[in-house]
Amino acid sequence: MKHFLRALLILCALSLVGCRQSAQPTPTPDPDIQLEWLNSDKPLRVGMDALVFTLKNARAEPIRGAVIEVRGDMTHAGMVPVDGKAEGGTEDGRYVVPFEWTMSGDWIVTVRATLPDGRTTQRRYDVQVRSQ
Ligand SMILES: [Cu+2]
Repeated sequence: MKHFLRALLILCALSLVGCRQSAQPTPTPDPDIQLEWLNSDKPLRVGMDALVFTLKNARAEPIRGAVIEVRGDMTHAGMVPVDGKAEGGTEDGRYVVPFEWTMSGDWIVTVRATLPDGRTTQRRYDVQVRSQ
C-alpha cells in the first residue's frame, strides 16, 4: 500500500509537469504585428487539418518570409504536444499550417510568429475539438 501511494504521488507529479510545461510566460505581443487565425471559428474535428493564419504589419500590409509555429497542448495530462509549422507565406500574408488534432477535447493552441527581421509575436487560443 505504501508503495502504491508513493507511485501514485510520483505519477501525479509527473503528469503535472507534462501538463504545465506549455504554460510559458506569454511575451507581450508586438503591437506592430497582427497575427490572426482565420479559421478558428469553424468546428474543429479530430484528424488532419490545415490552420490558416495571416500576418500583417501595423498598416495592415501582408508580411512575407516569416515562420509560424503552432503548438497544441491538451488541458489534461499525459498527452504528447502536437506541433505544426509554415514558412514563407503567400503574397497576401497567409500561412497554412498542417496540423493534426489527435484527440477530442479542450486544447490550448500557442501560435508564434518569427519575422525575417527577428521580431516575434505570440498568441494563445483555447479551442474545443470534437470527435468525428
Ligand atoms: Cu487528450
